[in-house]
Amino acid sequence: MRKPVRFVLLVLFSAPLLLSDYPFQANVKISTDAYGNVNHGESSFIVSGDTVYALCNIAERPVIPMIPFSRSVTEGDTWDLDYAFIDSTVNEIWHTDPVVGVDDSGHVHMLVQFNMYYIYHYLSRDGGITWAETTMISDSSTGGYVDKPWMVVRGNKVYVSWQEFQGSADGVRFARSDDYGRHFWRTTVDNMRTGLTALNVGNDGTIYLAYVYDGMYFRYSTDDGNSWSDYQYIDDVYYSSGVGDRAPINSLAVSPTGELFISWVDDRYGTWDILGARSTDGGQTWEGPYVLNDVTAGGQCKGWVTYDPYGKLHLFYYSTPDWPTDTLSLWSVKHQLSADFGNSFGPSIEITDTVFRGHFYDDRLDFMGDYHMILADSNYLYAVWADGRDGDMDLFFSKAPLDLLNVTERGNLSVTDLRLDFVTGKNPALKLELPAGMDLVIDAYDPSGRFLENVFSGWLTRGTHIVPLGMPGPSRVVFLRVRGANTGTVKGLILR
Ligand SMILES: [Ca+2]
Ligand SMILES: [Ca+2]
Repeated sequence: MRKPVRFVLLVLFSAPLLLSDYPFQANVKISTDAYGNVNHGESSFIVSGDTVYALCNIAERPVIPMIPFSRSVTEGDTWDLDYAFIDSTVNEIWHTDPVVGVDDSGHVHMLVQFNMYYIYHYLSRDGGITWAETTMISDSSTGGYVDKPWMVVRGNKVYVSWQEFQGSADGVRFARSDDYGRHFWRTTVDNMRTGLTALNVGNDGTIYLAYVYDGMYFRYSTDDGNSWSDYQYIDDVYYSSGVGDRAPINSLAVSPTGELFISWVDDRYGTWDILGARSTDGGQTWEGPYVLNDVTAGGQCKGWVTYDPYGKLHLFYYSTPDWPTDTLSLWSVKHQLSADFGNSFGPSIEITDTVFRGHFYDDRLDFMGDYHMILADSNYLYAVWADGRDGDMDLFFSKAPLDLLNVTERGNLSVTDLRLDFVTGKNPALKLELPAGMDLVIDAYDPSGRFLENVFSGWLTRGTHIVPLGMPGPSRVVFLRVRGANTGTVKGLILR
């Protein structure tokens, strides 16, 4: 059993010293444990406007059937829904490996695996309160075992991948629905290999799959999964499980312009590290792998990568200074940012505002989840993870404004360092001379201070840039606010 007194003292002494790093907000506890003091495990979440849906499995899944399902309608600041989803009609206790998505109608999609036999899809039209239209995605006629499904929902389409073994359809499996999950069409992407899959879909509809067999493999499809490219062998994968991590899921991020990045947990250098490989040509060629975590001492695991809408790559992982890890290891959750498509990463900052232990009361349930994730919308980077700071494992949430994250991790170059001129006439433009690469947000205001529009937002390299000011409407005076770091500058401009 744990030593509760010692744990409490640790929190009291360390809390004032250990805070989440700016600009991550104070951690919000998602789990209420209203349905029993269970140990929350691997999680998935999705953001839809101001609403966040988060779900997970539990360490007690061999004996307690449930998928804790939670909702926030305040961008994660407060959580108004937390209940145990159970489908007793499937007749399996083991509810696991859940994934959540949202379609173009705002309806919620949930994937749940039951034992290693079935993968089901559920649809909710009332914000996750009730679930209908249950569809079995996996094919029980193959007689195979299924594991580690992943789901991506885009528009009316639902894409699912999983590994299947020991049946008549052994391999990496893929299913697609074109009608919001009512019907699924299945195929086998690789019938020679199987393994944990990472699935993602680009803005142009290209589907990407990375899976671990005897190493990391990659394929893509440009026709909605009907046919797949030959495999690319990216690299060997070295991994042994230990306290706090097992069966880690690789993750695959695709940028708005099609750059790819794959991360996985690897112990080739003696301890767990997060390794990454990248492709800037749509997966034809790959660079890497290389270690992404800036501190390699101790164990780093449960890595996850995602691109934000502005093309910045974000990395999430668990980290402990201990090696080998044990039940007393103190963990935190970290973030690193890459502004150059994963060629280099900035220093790590803490998402968690305290260190925590996993809660391990039974070797069989030695479990903090095989995956947790991050994702971005146009404003924030969001993170959900499981930690044991309150004794049992619970889901926690934090977020950080993207513009502050980008600035913080690029080193505070001041916007006053840049030179700024206007090009007037038929095609008005802003001429910028940058002494170094920097993130810029350029907004236009009318003379009364009313916001008109965002003119530019993104990363600009060192040198001279012409930013067109293609603002519609009659001749007028506008003010441009240029923000690069902690300071801003405002210039007036008459557009003719
Ligand atoms: Ca390490
Ligand atoms: Ca809990």
